Amino acid sequence: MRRTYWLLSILTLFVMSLWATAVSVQAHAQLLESDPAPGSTLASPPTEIRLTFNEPIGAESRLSLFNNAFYAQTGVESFVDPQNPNQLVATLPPLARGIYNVNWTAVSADGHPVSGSFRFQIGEIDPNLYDGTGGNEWFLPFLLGGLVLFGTVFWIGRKRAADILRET
Ligand SMILES: [Cu+2]
Repeated sequence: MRRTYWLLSILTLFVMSLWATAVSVQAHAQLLESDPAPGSTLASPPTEIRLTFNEPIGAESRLSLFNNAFYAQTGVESFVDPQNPNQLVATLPPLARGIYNVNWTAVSADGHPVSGSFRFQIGEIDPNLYDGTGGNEWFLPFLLGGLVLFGTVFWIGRKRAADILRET
């Protein structure tokens, strides 16, 4: 019987480590830093926008810029920095004074996109400018995937435990 308990403990640890690995694989890219900073007011127009994530992001990652009337700014080219795959860069045309909205979508290592938006301003201070940071995660697929994985791992664990009990 002591041997059975020992085997079950090992099995539990194994299942828990599998679960931990699965969870870490599903972690999504997070925005760590941006230049210009969200909600900032710049004295002169920036020549680029640079977003830094916590992990390398996919080549399909994009950034777009809208003015305060929600017109897309033309001449903005976004790409993942070949020197630093954690960074999404956009080169900018000469920008006029005003408020700009940055919308970004970054593709995580597991292929899932995360997105977010923020504003910055060029020129005089607008009291309505807010720090619109934050991203929307795709929670539902994550939750469903997690449940299916947990169910499978639990089922395999039980099946193996039953086999071990039968053998001893
Ligand atoms: Cu994901």
